[in-house]
Amino acid sequence: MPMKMGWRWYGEGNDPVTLSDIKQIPGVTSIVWALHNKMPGEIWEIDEIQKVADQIHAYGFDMDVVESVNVHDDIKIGLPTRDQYIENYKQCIRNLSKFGVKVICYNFMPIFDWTRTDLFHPVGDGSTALFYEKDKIKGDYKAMAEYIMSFTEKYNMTFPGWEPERMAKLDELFKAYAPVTKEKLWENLKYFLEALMPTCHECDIKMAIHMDDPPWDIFGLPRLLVDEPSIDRFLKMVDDPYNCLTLCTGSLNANPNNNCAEIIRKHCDRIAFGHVRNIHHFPNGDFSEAAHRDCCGETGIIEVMRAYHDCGFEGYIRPDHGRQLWEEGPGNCRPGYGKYDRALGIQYMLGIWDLLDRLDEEKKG
Ligand code: DNO
Ligand code: MN
Repeated sequence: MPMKMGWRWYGEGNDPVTLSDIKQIPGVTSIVWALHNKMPGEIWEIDEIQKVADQIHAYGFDMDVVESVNVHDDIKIGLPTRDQYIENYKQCIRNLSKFGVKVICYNFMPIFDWTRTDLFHPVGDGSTALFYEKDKIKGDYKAMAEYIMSFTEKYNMTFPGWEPERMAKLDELFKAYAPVTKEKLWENLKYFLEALMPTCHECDIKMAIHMDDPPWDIFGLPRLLVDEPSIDRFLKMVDDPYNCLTLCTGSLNANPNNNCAEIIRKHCDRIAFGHVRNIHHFPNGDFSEAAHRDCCGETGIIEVMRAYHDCGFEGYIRPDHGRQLWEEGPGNCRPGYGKYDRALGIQYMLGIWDLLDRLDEEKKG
């Protein structure tokens, strides 16, 4: 079975890109989806899943990958109430298995999901991209959160992981996480995964943790999945074929010392889902997301694709974020999830892939 190409879709009425748009991009077979109205900890009910399944299947796509079933803070903090939330998570896994879901992408980042300081930063050619300005993340977390949440208010759009209900009680959340050291967070992650593994086996669903983005502590909050040694530790900690990775090159390579292709070669059998994104680094530690073409950034997209190909990767890949192009901007485009640049990125990745297939065939004679 060859690698399968996916596209993250935020759902009808919640995403300016439609399924019929996606259908016209050569090579896409899988819709990466979620119930975006759900709070972390809630059960995803069968009838709610069925509704999205009908929409996705009507276009002939599969719905094998969910991104994300978000993890409740009580599980990350390790409160006694976590057991009930873990039970709910297991019920979500069982319900999703009825629809053939194979992979659940999630993250274990305290309080904040992906973090950027500018969502529409000029790249220099007229397009814009998500941008991280290091110095802005040193100060008060409130200014950063307010900036991200201003999009929610202005454009009536919510971002996964940035639920207004959670962001409204940021001080409380920071207090609750205060005793959670990095080691404690590792323990809580282990507890969570060990509890889920039997259900994952039963349902044939892989849990695929997303890398921390950016891959370093922010605002004093610990972050775990940041480099090769921490990925090694994670996979050994719960050494189970259903305990997998969402290997996000854009997240990992925000630290230029992380060699994504090497990590892919080392752990290919435990990567269930690949996010492919290119990063351009600035000497002062700032970074910008970049077009997928190898020379537009420093992540090494050709080597990343070659690593997956050499390993015979049969999981799912999606173009992670794209830039905002042409008429795309605030108000008509979800930052990072426009229509055009991700479609261009897919064609670039598949171009590399098809050529590697051809070269292999020729070698076989
Ligand atoms: C941002 C994404 C992340 C990712 C979650 C996975 O666009 O890469 O929000 O979906 O961290 O749980
Ligand atoms: Mn990603």
